[in-house]
Amino acid sequence: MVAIVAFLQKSQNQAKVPKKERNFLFHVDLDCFFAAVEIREQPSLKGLPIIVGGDKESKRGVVTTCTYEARRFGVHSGMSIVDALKLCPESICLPRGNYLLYREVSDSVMSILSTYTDEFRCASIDEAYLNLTKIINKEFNGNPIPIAEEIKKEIFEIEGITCSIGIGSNTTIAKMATSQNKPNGITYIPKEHIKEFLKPLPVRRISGIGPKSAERLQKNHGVETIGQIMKLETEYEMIRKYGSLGKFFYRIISGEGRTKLKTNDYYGAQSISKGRTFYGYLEDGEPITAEKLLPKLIDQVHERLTKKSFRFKTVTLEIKLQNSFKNINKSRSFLAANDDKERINSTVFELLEEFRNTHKDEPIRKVAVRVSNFGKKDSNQKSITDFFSEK
Ligand code: TTP
Ligand code: MG
Repeated sequence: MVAIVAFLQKSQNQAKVPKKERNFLFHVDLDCFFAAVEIREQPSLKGLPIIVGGDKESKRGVVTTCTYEARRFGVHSGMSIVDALKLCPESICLPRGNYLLYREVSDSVMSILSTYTDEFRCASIDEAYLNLTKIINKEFNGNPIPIAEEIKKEIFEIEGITCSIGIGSNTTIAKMATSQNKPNGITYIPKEHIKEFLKPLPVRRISGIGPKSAERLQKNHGVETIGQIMKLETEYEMIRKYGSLGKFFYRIISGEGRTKLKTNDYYGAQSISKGRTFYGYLEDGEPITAEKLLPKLIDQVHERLTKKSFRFKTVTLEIKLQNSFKNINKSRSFLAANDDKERINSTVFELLEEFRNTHKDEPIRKVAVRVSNFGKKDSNQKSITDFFSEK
């Protein structure tokens, strides 16, 4: 069940702000990302306090992230394992992060997100901004919730992990909104509710105010919440009291901020991939095989490729072996960038045959299809379809 924060109720009254002024900036952040991937790989860990990044025996290491079950005890990122285990001794520590897998899941999520809009920016391994202003005003009658739900559903269906989404009239408010309702939440702050939203929040929730600045504000001015800063009304008063920070605060409180994102020709992840772990599933009573699964994965990769008008030069077949968990990647590159599904299909099956020749009956745990090395279509080069459709 996805929680949607209360501001939505109030947002029904949208008449006060003329429609053309409404911007919809989304901030999407994956929930306890590294831990969520580990749980997806090992579902028996679900519901437990999991820490990624340390060793319980030697008590060495630092918490890179932990599940919300561990956070309830006060465990957080950056904390030493010694301190974390004092707070939550029953935590399960996963000693080393599987960075290649995290990167693969991140690439796939970015690839999903980038299909929603050209105005997309990948901000870190597990967060991105999207400007969905046009589509929400045009096709969703100014209601951003259905598209936020669709994004969450798609990420969950494809990668099996949850995210939280913040929506605001600029990127700063969108990011602050995301943390309001984590994990698995959607928070929409309409422009006319910015002040009401900010008022009770601690100043450190403002992106750019680190623990040191927050401590200084507390010590020098007794300021803990944004509401205390809002008591001053003009920019002049805020600058006089808080110096250069005053200008920054005034902008945020007045709802000023980034409302547009640079259009991405090629999104940050630079690849589109779709994979599936077998987990011993059956289909029509028969065990799933790579041969049966690959055409579906190729369809999905090609669908995303055409949606974005991308053209690839490299096709990769990724195979994880059941017994050793070893990853085998086989790629083939082409001189010209193209978007031909049959090219992906024939290449993937050639690569699978190569794999079968060298690995005989070795059981497979996972297969994935990836297209990458994107390039623009050569304007002089016609696709076969263009050629035949020419009169
Ligand atoms: P975050 O998005 O900050 O944290 P999170 O996704 O684990 O939890 P949530 O968003 O639900 O609050 O960081 C994303 C990943 O980056 C995180 O899973 C692990 C990694 N990371 C580190 O390796 N070291 C760190 O200090 C932090 C903060 C994150
Ligand atoms: Mg996160």
